Amino acid sequence: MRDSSGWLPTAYRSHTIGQVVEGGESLIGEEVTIAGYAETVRGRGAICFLMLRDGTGQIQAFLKKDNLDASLFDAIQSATRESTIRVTGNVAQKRAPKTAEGESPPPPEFEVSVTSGEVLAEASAPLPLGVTDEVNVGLDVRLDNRHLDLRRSHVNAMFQLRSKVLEYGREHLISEGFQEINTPKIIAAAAEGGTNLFPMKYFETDAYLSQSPQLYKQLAVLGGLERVFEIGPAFRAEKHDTYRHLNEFVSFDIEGAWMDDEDVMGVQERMIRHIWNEVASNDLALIDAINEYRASQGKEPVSVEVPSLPFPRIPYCEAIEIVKKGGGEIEWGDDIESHHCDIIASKYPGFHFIPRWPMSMKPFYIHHKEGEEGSDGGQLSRGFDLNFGRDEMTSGGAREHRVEVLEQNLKDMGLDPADFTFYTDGFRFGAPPHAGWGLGVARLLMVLTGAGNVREVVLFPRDRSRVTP
Ligand code: AMO
Repeated sequence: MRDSSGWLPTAYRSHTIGQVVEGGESLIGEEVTIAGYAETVRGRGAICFLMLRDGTGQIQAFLKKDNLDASLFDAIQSATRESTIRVTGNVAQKRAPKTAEGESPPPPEFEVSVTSGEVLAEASAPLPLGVTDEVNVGLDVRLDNRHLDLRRSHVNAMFQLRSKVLEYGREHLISEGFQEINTPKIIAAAAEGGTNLFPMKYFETDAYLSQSPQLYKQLAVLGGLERVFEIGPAFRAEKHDTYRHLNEFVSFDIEGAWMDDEDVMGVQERMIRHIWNEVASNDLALIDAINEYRASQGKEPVSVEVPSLPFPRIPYCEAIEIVKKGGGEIEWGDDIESHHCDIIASKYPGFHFIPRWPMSMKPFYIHHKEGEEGSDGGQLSRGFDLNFGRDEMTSGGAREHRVEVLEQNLKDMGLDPADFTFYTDGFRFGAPPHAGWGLGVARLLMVLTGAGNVREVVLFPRDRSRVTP
C-alpha cells in the first residue's frame, strides 16, 4: 500500500483510504468521501459491511438501510467483488472487540458510516483470478489478466519497488553529475550485432528497433555532454524462451567521458549500494508484502542486505579457472553460461564483476586491454559484466575512441563501416576516451524481489509468444 499522506483531494474523493486510516482519531466525526474496489460485502437485511480498498489502504464502510436511499443500499449490498464504489460518510471508531482479562486491547480501528454513495463500475463475476483470496493460477493467466494481477498486494509491491529502484538509481547518478538523455528507438544500424534486430518499414526505407542506446549515448558524450544516462526500452529479436530474456526490456545505461572500465564499475557498485540502502531505509513494508506472499507459497523470505564495496572483481581468466576447478566444462574463449555462473556464485554469492573478457567476444566498440594477453595469446578487452548468482545484470566497458581502430573492428566483425559513418564521424574531430554500461532493470529487480522470472517484474512483458495485453 502506498503512502498517500501528501495527496490532494480529487474529483472522486476527499481522502484516500490510507489518509483516513492514518488520520484515525483526528478525523472522527468528519465527513469524508472515499473510493475504491469492493473487496467483500457482508451482511444481509438492514445492515451491510463493505470492505473498500484503494491503492493506499483498506477500510470498512458501514451501511444502514434506514439511513440510505434504498436503491443505493441494494446496489452496494449486491455489488460484485472488485466493483468500484464511492461512498461519503462520517469517520467513526469501530467497536473494539472484547479482550480477555489481562490482554491489552488492540489499537483502535476506524470505519466510515455511509450516508451516500455510488457504484461506479460493476465487476464481472467470476473473476479470472483471485485478488484477495489466494487462488493459484499460472503466470500466463496472470499476465493475460495483468490489470487484476496488479491489484494483488505482493504484485503491487513489486511494481512500487520497481519505481523506487529507478528513482534511487536516477538520484544516485544525478549526484555523480550524470544527466538524463533520450536516444532514438528507430534506428538504421545495429549496435549489438546485426542478427537480432527487428526490422520495420520507415516510409520509403528500412529501419530497425533499437537494441541498445549504445552508439547514441557515445555520440552524446563525444559531443561534450560528459556524463549521461538513459532509462529506456531496448528490443532484441532473440528466439530465447527463458526466465530472464524478453524481446523488449528496459535498459538502464550510462556513459561517461574521461572514464575507463574501472571508473564505471565504481559508478555501478555505488549506485547499487545506494539503491539497496534506500530500499532498506524506506521500503521494507514493500519487502514484507512480498515475503507474506512468499511464506504462503512456502518460499524463503527475501532480505535486503546492503552489499559492501568494492564488489569482487573476478577477471575472465580467473573465472574460467574457477569453473574448471569446480568441475564445469569450459575453455578459454568460451562464453560463461548460467551453469558456469552457478559454480562461480558458490564462491561469490553476491554481486561480482567479471572484467577483462577476450576482445574477440566483445562488440566492436569495446577497447582492448593494453599489455595483457589471454592464455591462448588472444587479446583481452576492457569489457566487463556484473553478475549476481547465475544471472548477468550488466555489460559495460571502456570504449575504443580511435576511429581507425573502430573501423578495423567493424570490418573484423563482418560489419560494413559505411553503415556506421553516422557514428564513426563522431570520432573524427577529437574524441575523449570514455566508458559506460547497460544494466537490465528487470534482472536487478529479480535480485531485489526474489522473483524467479523477469516477467514478474515487467508490467506487460513481450516475449516470443506474447504481444498482448
Ligand atoms: P548487453 O547486450 O549485455 O549490453 O545488455 C545489457 C544488459 O541488458 C540486459 N539484457 C536483457 N534483459 C532482458 N532480456 C533480454 N533479451 C536482454 N538482453 C540484455 C542484461 C544485460 O546485461 N550496449 C551494451 C551495454 C554497454 O556496454 O554499455 C549492451 O547492450 O541485464
